[in-house]
Amino acid sequence: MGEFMETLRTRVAIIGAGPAGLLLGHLLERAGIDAVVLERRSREYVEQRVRAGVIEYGIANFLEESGVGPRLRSEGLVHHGIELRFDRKSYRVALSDLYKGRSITVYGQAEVVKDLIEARVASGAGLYFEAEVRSITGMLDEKVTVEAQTLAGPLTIEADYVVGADGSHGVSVAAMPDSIVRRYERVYPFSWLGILAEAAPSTEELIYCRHDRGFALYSMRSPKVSRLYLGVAPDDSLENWPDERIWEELTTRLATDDLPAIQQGPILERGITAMRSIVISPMRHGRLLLAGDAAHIVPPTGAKGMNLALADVRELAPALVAQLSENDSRLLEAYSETCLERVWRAEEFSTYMTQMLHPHPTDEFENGVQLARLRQVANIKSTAQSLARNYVNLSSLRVKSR
Ligand code: RFL
Ligand code: PHB
Repeated sequence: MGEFMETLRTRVAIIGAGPAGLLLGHLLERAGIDAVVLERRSREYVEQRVRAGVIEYGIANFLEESGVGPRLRSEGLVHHGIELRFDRKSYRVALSDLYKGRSITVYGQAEVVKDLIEARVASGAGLYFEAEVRSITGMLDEKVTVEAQTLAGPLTIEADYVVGADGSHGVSVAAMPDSIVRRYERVYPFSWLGILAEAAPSTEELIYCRHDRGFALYSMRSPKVSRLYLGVAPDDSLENWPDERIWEELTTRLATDDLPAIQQGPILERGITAMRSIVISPMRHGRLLLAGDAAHIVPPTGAKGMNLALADVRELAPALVAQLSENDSRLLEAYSETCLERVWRAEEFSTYMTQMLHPHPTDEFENGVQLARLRQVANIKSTAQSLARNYVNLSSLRVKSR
């Protein structure tokens, strides 16, 4: 150990201040369990990162029960349906009518993160920004050790448990031995180009669109800001997409025979994201537990990533509390299996949505099947109901036939 190295002891070391790590820290704090959250980026960076937008019914309720609901309830946009567009026509999937009157809330991930950071800062609980975890050791020993590099120098943390909530390609999965961890992966032959635009949403509900030229999605963040996506080639780059081309392509793909064209506005932010599915199994190795994107990635077409991350934490927080305050290990032992059943269901739904909405560039048979699927959603109530149930509340459905 270097002489300037600081050592900190805590019950739970949490790697990553995304939705998963922050919500876990918050729930442990409420249960009186000491934890430290380590985040390699700055507070500004994580609060500005534009990502997910759709919060499921049960997850919104859970955030509210956890005490971080006020702004979500006052500023979040409650939606009772989504629109599907294909063949230049628009079809409404009446989510609430089809599924128990329940709705989704459109509230940006950056806002969820801001609310959770504010709660943690107010409580004075451990939260370090610009602290990058470099190694995790002792997962099978009495204590686990986490080494991080901070602005002030190296930091060592000794904990009873470490939670890897460090997103995809994190250090925590890498610390699990190859002999125990399986990685299931699928790569899709397209990426999403996403923009944030200063334009009042041209639509009241999200629009998922299949066009022969590719996928398009119209979403929003507020009454003044729209969030739109285009399906692009997997190796495409932003240089190929000047503003005019982005708007032209969005306008063409989203056009219908009878509705007005979409509104345009200055582009505030843009990025390209590759689409993948990943499942890491199991989500635990001794004292190391994985949560959120560290354990599973879904393609964004089903709007499940953040919801799944928060659903993991809904299992993990009480499991850690039972273990640490009552020495009851049952929930922690069931953690990985309980989560993975839901994760695979989300992979299935996300793959279904992805395959239905992204036209294949050459396989016309596949394109015929896609259109048949879309027509079933538009015309057959039980198919629309199944989509609505999964879209609105997948992460809170009982998955086990216990
Ligand atoms: P995050 O948010 O990636 O947070 C992980 C954090 O860990 C930090 N980190 C480290 N910190 C310290 N030491 C290290 N060695 C570290 N390595 C990493 C990172 O800096 C980061 O801050 O993971 P988390 O908490 O699991 O949350 C998952 C969600 O972020 C993700 O699933 C969603 O954004 C996915 N997603 C969507 N999910 C939805 O539920 N609904 C949506 O509508 C939706 N749309 C989307 C999306 C993701 C997208 N992109 C850009 C990937 C749309 C897009 C375009
Ligand atoms: C978003 O608003 O960013 C969003 C909405 C729905 C998705 C993916 C992203 O399926």
